[in-house]
Amino acid sequence: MNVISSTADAKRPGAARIGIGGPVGSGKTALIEALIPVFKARGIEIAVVTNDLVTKEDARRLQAGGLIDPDRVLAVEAGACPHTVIREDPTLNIAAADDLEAAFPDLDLVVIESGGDNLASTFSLDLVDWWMFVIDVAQGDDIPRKRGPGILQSDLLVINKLDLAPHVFVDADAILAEARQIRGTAQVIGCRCKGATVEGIETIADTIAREVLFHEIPA
Ligand SMILES: Nc1nc2c(ncn2[C@@H]2O[C@H](COP(=O)(O)OP(=O)(O)OP(=O)(O)O)[C@@H](O)[C@H]2O)c(=O)[nH]1
Ligand SMILES: [Mg+2]
Repeated sequence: MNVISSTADAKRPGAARIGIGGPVGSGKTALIEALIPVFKARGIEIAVVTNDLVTKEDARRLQAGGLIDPDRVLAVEAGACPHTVIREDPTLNIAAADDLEAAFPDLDLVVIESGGDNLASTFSLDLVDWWMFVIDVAQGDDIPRKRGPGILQSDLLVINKLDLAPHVFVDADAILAEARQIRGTAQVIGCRCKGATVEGIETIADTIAREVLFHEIPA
């Protein structure tokens, strides 16, 4: 019997909870920063829980960034391997999401960013309803075929930093095609979160709206 899950279930329907995992520096926080204005424009109310090893760095960055009410951002300090607090014992993250939902009853979405971890990180479904895994082209074009639970089991695989592909000798179309072939029917979206032109962010927001919030988005 899982007391945490029954507590969480008893609270539903509340805000949907989604996870963002992926290796260190792949652009998880940058993706949240890019998604916030898109969600805001669509009237989707969000809050964020960040996870860092022994700091609150990502939470401070979001709170100082001016994109979101700083009170809508909470930090969890994992203090151990990042996946322990999103999978083995997600109590701290569940408590943080519960606190945000209690403080902001109008929330549609709580976004939980994992600390950067390896290709094996996954989220407990006691914590999130849906999760995505973010890698980037500069980590090597072989990352999708190295597989791992993050690549294979996530609801959405995001391949970020498409702008860097030519600079790191990666064929962006090829890495996307290989990732799609490895994941079968599960989704893969390429994106760019930083710079003058962003790419793929609306498509990621559409996917979350459709799959998590059940909004009708034209195909
Ligand atoms: N060129 C380029 N740089 C990016 C892009 N997205 C993120 N970055 C850069 O990549 C670096 C890491 O981005 P973060 O958003 O901090 O990555 P993260 O996955 O949240 O990192 P951790 O939380 O530390 O694991 C930063 O220097 C970003 O500016 C992108 O699409 N293109
Ligand atoms: Mg981050």
